[in-house]
Amino acid sequence: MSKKPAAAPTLHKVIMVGSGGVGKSALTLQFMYDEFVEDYEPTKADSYRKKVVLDGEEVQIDILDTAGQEDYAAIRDNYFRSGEGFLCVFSITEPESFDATQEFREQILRVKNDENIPFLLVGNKSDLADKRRVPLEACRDRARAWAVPYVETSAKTRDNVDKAFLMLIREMSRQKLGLPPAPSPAPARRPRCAPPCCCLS
Ligand SMILES: Nc1nc2c(ncn2[C@@H]2O[C@H](COP(=O)(O)OP(=O)(O)OP(=O)(O)O)[C@@H](O)[C@H]2O)c(=O)[nH]1
Ligand SMILES: [Mg+2]
Repeated sequence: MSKKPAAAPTLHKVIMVGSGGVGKSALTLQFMYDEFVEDYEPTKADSYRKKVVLDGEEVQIDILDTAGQEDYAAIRDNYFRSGEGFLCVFSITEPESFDATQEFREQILRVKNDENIPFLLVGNKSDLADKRRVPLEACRDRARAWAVPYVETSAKTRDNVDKAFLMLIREMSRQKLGLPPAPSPAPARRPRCAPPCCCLS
């Protein structure tokens, strides 16, 4: 008897959005390769693929790292259309980037036409606490108003980087299974497997 072929892992399409220079690429590269890039090189659009084990199931993540620079604003609609979940990033040191999250959110809701699209608000550069210019309460208030989770990350120290991606992917999985949104997941860290697969749970 021939063996049944293994089912292909579920594919989740994540889009990184946010103003230029907030750390979208730095977060992506930390998550993908465990490295921090000090130099700032504005992105046009880069895509990445990684397998992770989430709650015992292997899933595949496609990450599209988009351009924050305004020169590329016109092509965002097309990128957003293909997204199933969004990491909306700002820098806690730059109020303008926090203000811009409002526009990104509106654009995503307009393009996706779905209020419940998996979405995470991410305050990056948490290592620069002494340069903080966006109060934590304002960040939490915005996330509460949108009914989305809020996470502070540092692409430099890797703080909460896995957690941010994990929370979003878990939300995407739940939505694909037709489950209601998770209350407030705060998963414990487990040891990571060897690349290209990593365990998130
Ligand atoms: N201290 C600190 N610096 C960071 C952090 N994340 C990113 N940076 C720095 O901020 C600069 C911009 O980071 P990028 O990741 O390139 O920003 P981006 O959001 O991808 O920018 P665009 O591609 O133009 O949209 C770089 O010099 C990074 O090294 C962080 O968490 N902490
Ligand atoms: Mg970039």
